[in-house]
Amino acid sequence: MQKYFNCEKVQYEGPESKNPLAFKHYNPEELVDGKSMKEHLRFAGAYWHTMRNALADPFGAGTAQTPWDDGSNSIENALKRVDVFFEFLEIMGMEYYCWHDRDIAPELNDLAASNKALDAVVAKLKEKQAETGVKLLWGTACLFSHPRYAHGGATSPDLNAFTYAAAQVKKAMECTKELDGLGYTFWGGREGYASLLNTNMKRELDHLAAFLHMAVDHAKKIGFEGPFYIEPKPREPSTHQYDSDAAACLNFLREYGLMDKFRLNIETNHATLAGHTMEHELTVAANAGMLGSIDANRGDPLIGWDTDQFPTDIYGTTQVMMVVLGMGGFKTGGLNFDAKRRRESHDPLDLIHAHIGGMDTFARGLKIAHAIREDGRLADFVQKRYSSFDSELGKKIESGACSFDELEKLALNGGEPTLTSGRQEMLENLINEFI
Ligand code: XUL
Ligand code: CO
Repeated sequence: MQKYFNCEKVQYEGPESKNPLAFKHYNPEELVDGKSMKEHLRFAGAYWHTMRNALADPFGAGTAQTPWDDGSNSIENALKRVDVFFEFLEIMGMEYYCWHDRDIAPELNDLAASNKALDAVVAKLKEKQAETGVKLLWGTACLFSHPRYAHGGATSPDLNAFTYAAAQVKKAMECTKELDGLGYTFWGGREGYASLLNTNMKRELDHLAAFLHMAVDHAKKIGFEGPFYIEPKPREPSTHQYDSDAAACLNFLREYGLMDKFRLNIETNHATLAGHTMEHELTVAANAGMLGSIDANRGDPLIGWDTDQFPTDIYGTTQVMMVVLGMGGFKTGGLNFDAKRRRESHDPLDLIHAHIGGMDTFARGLKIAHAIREDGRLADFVQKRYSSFDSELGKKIESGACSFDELEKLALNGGEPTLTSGRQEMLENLINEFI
């Protein structure tokens, strides 16, 4: 038995096992396409949901049982949570984790005191990382909970709030660097607006860009090699968030000359809220060479907010892994479980069940996606669908060497194009052969 959780390290027992505390599909060392499952998937635990989410909802108080936590805002309590979290990572066999500054350490009376608290916790995290080999996938600063950020951080109309946010991000970046973090994330929780009546959108976007350029400069100064991630989300709690979807983020990064140092961290439930599929968001990011990392969760089709449920939809994880394998795998990124239990699943063992489900579902997605790629029929169909563009004329068009005059001549003499089927249903059947 472990010290804080009433269970042993979760083992792979295979698909026939009926043990609810075993992996049925995630076998960390098993090779898929010459690479171990754990290297493909790079699972990370999210400190905020695992250690700090009380499981409240808009209609009721938190239910989470955290017998190790004394409920205080003390540094001692924060240090104890580190032990609990690392025990949790060990049980799950997870080798990465992510945090916000305010999840790991308390916000105290002033910035200097809060920074000191962070230093104490970071020192302990560093020890635990050295002891276990666990790595920090990314760090981030919470610029959305404290009332000072009610109007945003980097997009606040108030210079003092902007300044405070800058100092907070500077410190969070330095802590990330101290822990050899592989990335640093910006999720613009309140970087947006509630009403355009009181908002100068242009000025706010300029400020956000200036803020991010200062982050890039500071990274250079402290030797943090990044990348930075932007995590798109359309709204909630704001009416509109400036990083609303992958395409909006790419446009912003291009407009302000930030493409080099940034990548996108795409979250499933955020894609849903943006009115897109996860597959769409991942494809937009990957096409631009900008898919860095993934926040793995799912929404609920019947609830219109960010429910951050654990990913249990095999079809969905298959689509994710198709894109990840298609881009040659993660480099610095991974699959961060930005997911929380339902309010009814409040005891510590539910954390283990929830992550087993997420990890097994991704393991299946990985194996299925690999099998679909090996089979080749899907890729072959798509390739053939565009084969008319493999002609001399197609090449001329794709290289930008063609003109409307030339195409008009051809169209006038060529007659009506032949309509071929897209075979969507046939392809849906093909995918189901593998699920
Ligand atoms: C909020 C969300 C965040 C980011 C990190 O919806 O996804 O937890 O992942 O700030
Ligand atoms: Co997230």
